[in-house]
Amino acid sequence: MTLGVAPATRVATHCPYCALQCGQWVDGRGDVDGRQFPTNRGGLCQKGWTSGSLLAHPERLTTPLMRAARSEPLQPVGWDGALGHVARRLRELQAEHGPDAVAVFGAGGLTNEKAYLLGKFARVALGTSQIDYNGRFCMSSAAAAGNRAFGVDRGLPFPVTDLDEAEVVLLAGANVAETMPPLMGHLTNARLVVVDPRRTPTAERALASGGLHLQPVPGTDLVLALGMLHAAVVDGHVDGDYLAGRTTGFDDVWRIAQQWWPERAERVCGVPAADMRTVVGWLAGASRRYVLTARGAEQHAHGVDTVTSWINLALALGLPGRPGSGFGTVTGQGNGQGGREHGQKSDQLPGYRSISDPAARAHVAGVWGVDPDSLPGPGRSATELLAGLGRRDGPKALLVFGSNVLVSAPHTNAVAERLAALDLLVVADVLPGETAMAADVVLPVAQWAEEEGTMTNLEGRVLRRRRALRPPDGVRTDLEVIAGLADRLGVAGFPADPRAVFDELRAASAGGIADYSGITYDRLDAGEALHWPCPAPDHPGTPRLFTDRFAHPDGRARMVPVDHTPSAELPDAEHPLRATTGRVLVHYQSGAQTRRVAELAGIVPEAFVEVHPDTAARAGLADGDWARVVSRRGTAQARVRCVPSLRPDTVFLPFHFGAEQAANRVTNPALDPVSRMPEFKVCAVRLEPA
Ligand SMILES: Nc1nc2c(c(=O)[nH]1)N[C@H]1C(S)=C(S)[C@@H](COP(=O)(O)OP(=O)(O)OC[C@H]3O[C@@H](n4cnc5c(=O)[nH]c(N)nc54)[C@H](O)[C@@H]3O)O[C@H]1N2
Ligand SMILES: Nc1nc2c(c(=O)[nH]1)N[C@H]1C(S)=C(S)[C@@H](COP(=O)(O)OP(=O)(O)OC[C@H]3O[C@@H](n4cnc5c(=O)[nH]c(N)nc54)[C@H](O)[C@@H]3O)O[C@H]1N2
Ligand code: SF4
Ligand SMILES: [Mo]
Repeated sequence: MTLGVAPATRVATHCPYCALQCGQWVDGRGDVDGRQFPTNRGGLCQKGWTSGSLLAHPERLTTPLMRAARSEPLQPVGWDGALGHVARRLRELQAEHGPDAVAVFGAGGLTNEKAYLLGKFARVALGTSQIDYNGRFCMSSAAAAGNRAFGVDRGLPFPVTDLDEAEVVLLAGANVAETMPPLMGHLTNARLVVVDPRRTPTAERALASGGLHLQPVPGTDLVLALGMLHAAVVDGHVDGDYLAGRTTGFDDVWRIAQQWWPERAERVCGVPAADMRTVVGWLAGASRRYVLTARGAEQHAHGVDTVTSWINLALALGLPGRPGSGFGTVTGQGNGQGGREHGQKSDQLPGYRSISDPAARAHVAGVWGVDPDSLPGPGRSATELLAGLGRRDGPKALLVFGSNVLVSAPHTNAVAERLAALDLLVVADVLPGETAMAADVVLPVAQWAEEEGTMTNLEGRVLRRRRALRPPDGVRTDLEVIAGLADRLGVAGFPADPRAVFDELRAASAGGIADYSGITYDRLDAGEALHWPCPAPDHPGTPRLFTDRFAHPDGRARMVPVDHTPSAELPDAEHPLRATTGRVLVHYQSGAQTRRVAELAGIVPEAFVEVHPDTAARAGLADGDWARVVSRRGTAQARVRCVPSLRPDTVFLPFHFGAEQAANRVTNPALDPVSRMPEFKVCAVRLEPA
């Protein structure tokens, strides 16, 4: 189906999936090979190796689809008909209900150019405040905690290769052996400590490295980190010079940590006090050491405070900004970092600027050639945006680019109701995922190897995505779709050429926190390694942040006092277990892509629930049985996997499956008060035989 630009020529690009953005070769036939790049050193995981099979996949969307009514099937239509219909309906709904009648939902998998143009499209072409994206589900708690502590949010403020020399690395809620396998190649010299309720492959590696696996009750990392901070103080491991020279706020933090001696913390989190002391001793005794968090620590109704608690421990030990040591967050989606910098977040404008800041509005409005007062204010966060759809004061139309919310958003039964209540659902996708198939209009778009653009990886390094082959006939790029809609809405200033969009993004980001103004396609194509901020064409970029100062006006990191708060939903007699959710190696996110790759689907074909054998037996279940996992919101079907190393009070579900196997039928949409991230990692459930 796909036609090579030049079939024999291979093009240097990056994997379509996660934030490690492993280097790939892709040729004009769509064949994929590993490519030497610092993050992956030539290796790819199974998802990366098999990504090429989606290019000419038989289920590939290759023509726009539309339905006359919700009860009618989707039918092929031409692009003019589809875009014309969408533009007309958007204007009608806005004329009747106001500009916020149209909502936009973006994604951290979109290129920088797409994220930027989508944000501009919402604010300028639609004039709506209702735009947010799936990064709310992903990174927002770590981002908010990083901003609060360090004054800037860049997941890893140092290159991945710095980890090669690490002696001790603590991974809190990060199963990188499955979620970013090549990253493990940077941790081979380190003693690893893995904090995870489950004995994951990463936890196994920790034990093999002479380290430890700490197995907290889901949702109690904050207390664990407080107990460790207490131990650090009492055992004399705190770096007093660093605290005095580079931080503020220790006394307030200590007032709380003082009350969480390790034995008391153990009673809440279940991690032995002796292990807390041992790990703190390791971190303090090494000269090159890191604390890294990922979604296990973050996807909680108190995720910002939980990450803050890990940051406080790292600061007390003097890690952030010290050469060879540090604190970081392992960003998830391919462009998870760039996706949160260019204005598809409800409260932001390009350059990581606040949409509520008059100076930021004036700058960006200047680049866009509009009156600053015409720009809408902040909108609703992803979960709240979805919850408002089709309501009297909520959006009547939704445009989705790059997210499969019917599988990946919390409490999907409610999301399905809200989508059904819309007057118009438009989804741009490459494959017929669950959300696309529920739409009124489906727009088929190009895949990674068929387009040009940039991505920003987990280190804040900007990378070039390059085109190896032409998209199938009938398929357009996301940029062409956005530009085509703007054109039909009668609004000028929406280029579809990626380089032109990037140059505009550079200008819009200039002077902002995430300043890309010095980064150009030419510099990237010449092989330069550019990490933002990069404020001038002759600026070398910033691989390491915080070496001299943190980004607050006083140059100091802020220690913020945080205390234990229980998860939003706790087990009770009816729902006696804590369910947590996450990922497996062979599937990506909502599974819209990887469930369609035969090699991957063959390995994990269906949803499963990890259960301690005693817990399974109590529920009348045995290994291999189908179970119903029941919460207050819904039920997910999953096959029982008995796992003796799991906590008996906890079960685990991957969220990669749809319909009745969707883990998000049970999850709790409770939100963190600061980041508005939902509590994907804890809810109360019971198990029943199916
Ligand atoms: N194979 C694969 N790789 C991926 C992805 C994918 O879908 N599949 N997605 C990418 C994306 S977008 C992301 S965000 C990253 C996510 O990467 P990770 O954060 O590594 O992945 P998760 O499986 O969501 O969560 C990690 C671990 O947190 C644990 N956990 C659950 N509750 C708690 C808790 O309260 N405390 C602690 N300490 N741990 C807890 C879970 O048991 C799980 O093993 O992966 C990226 N890479
Ligand atoms: N229970 C539970 N739920 C979770 C999580 C969890 O740990 N537990 N994790 C959350 C996290 S961290 C994340 S990041 C989200 C991710 O979940 P989603 O936001 O659903 O992400 P994907 O499954 O990657 O969806 C991407 C969709 O976009 C399509 N697509 C791929 N590339 C492009 C493109 O270039 N353009 C367009 N228009 N479409 C494209 C794909 O085919 C797919 O349908 O899930 C969240 N949901
Ligand atoms: S680790 Fe991530 S970027 Fe690398 S091949 Fe796997 S999915 Fe792709
Ligand atoms: Mo994510």
